[in-house]
Parts: sequence; C-alpha cells; structure tokens
Amino acid sequence: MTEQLTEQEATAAASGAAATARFRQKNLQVNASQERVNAIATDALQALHEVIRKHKVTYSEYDALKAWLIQVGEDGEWPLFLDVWIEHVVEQVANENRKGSAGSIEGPYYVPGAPELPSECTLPMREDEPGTPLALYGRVTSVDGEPLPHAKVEIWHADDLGYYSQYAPGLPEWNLRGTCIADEEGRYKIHTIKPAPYEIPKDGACGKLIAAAGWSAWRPAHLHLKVSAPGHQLITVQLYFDGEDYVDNDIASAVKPELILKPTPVGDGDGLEAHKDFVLDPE
Ligand code: MBD
Ligand code: FE
Repeated sequence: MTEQLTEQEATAAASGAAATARFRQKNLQVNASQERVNAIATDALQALHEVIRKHKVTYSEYDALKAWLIQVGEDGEWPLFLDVWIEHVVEQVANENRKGSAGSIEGPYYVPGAPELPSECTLPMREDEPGTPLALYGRVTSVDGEPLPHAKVEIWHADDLGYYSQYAPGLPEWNLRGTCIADEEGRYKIHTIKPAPYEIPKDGACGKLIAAAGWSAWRPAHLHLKVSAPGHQLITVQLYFDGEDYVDNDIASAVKPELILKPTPVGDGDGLEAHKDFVLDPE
C-alpha cells in the first residue's frame, strides 16, 4: 500500500523531478546559428574565468562546485535554479520594447491546460481551503485602449502553506489553478485565497547554496498569470501584495513596483479584493 503524503512532506527532489518532467514536455524551438552559439558560449565561459581569477578560486572550491552542479541535476533543480537566479534578466531583455503592461518571470511551476472558467469565477480549491479570501478583478485591453473580449487569464499560485499543486504531494491536481475567460468587455474577476510566501526547499542543491552563502530563501507571496488574446502578445506576469514580507527582498529578483497590488477589505469578513488591468501589445 502506498502512503498518502501531505504537502508539508514535499521534498526538493520530488518537486524538482516534477518541474524537470514538466519542462521536458515543452515544445523547444531553438535555432541559434553556429556563430551565435560561439559568441554566447565564449562570453559566458570568459565571464566565469574572470570570476575564478578575481577570487583566486582553489581546487577544493572547484571540486565543491563540481559536486554541487552534479547535485543540482540529481535533485531535478535545474528549472528552479535557472528560474530563481537567471530568468529575470532573460525576461527583462525579452520584454524591453513592450508598450503594454510589465511582465515578470514564469518560474518552474506553470502547468498548461488548467480548467476553463467563466469571467467571474472561483479557482478550483479544497473544501475549507485555508487562507484569506481574495478577489482579483480588472480588465484586459489592447495598447490602444480597446477591450479584448474573451481574453484568457490563466492563473496559478501557492496555497496558504506556500505549496503548488502538482509539485507537492496531497493536493488536488488543479488546486488554485485555472483559466478564466474574460467577458465581452475584457473584464474578469477571480475568487481565490491569498497565497503564502514561497521558501526555496532547504533539502536540495539550491537550498544548500542559499545556506552556504547566508542568503534569504524566500520569495514574497505572489500570484502567477499568463494573459493572452488573439492578435496580441501573451504576457507572463506575477503580482505581489503591498507591504508584505520579502517584497523588497525577493530571492528571484522578480518584483517590479507596478506589479504590487494594494488589496482592500471587502464585506464584513476577512476577505480582500485587488484590482489589476492588463494591457497587451499587438503581435
Ligand atoms: C516560485 O514559486 C517561483 O515563482 C519562482 C520564480 C521560483 C521558485 C518558486
Ligand atoms: Fe511562484
């Protein structure tokens, strides 16, 4: 009999293996010329050589690096490592000419094909899903101000303990993941719960680096979204919560001022609502 694990029993290696398997399902399309591979790989290696000279890196440190890199692969943490420490610069370069809303990094935990939901919807969640109720609402328009009817607002986020469905055990498959289809005027309203901050797993290679370097292991609480409409460029974005822990100290360097929500209390309970419009560039 297999035992039912709970989300708190998540391991770095299991979540890493899931992220690695998911990444392998992606349709990779790379067609870099030999010239470009040569230019980028040469510069990347030279940058590393400079670090070794600057810090007089020793043989024992070189061996520690080798062992650590091997462990990153064994733990399946290449997606986590790259998305935490590298992706924000790729995102910056990719979107520098965009006129519409700012984007942010995707991270390792997106799953395509989440259930489609109407323009006002509640994300799939457990009965008594812990966490503060949160409604996120707004409008999707083009850069010329025209609403984008039936725009797609995909959303995924961690739960109140900081775990993502499909990457931690014991959670329903599509928990806190959905594809909201905006109305005729591009309006959407998503009812969910506020996620907890995310801590990089301590028991994997990335956690080892963080501990050895004395860094903070945290990302601020965040919502992930992909917003798209026909004839427009999809944007991948994250939203944060004003004044909350780690907003000013994100290990993934993915916070931008325009992505910080200012939620307001709603009703007489403990619920919150937050407004966010998205402006998409034409293709
Ligand atoms: C996350 O939840 C995340 O969004 C990123 C970018 C990296 C690690 C965990
Ligand atoms: Fe995340």
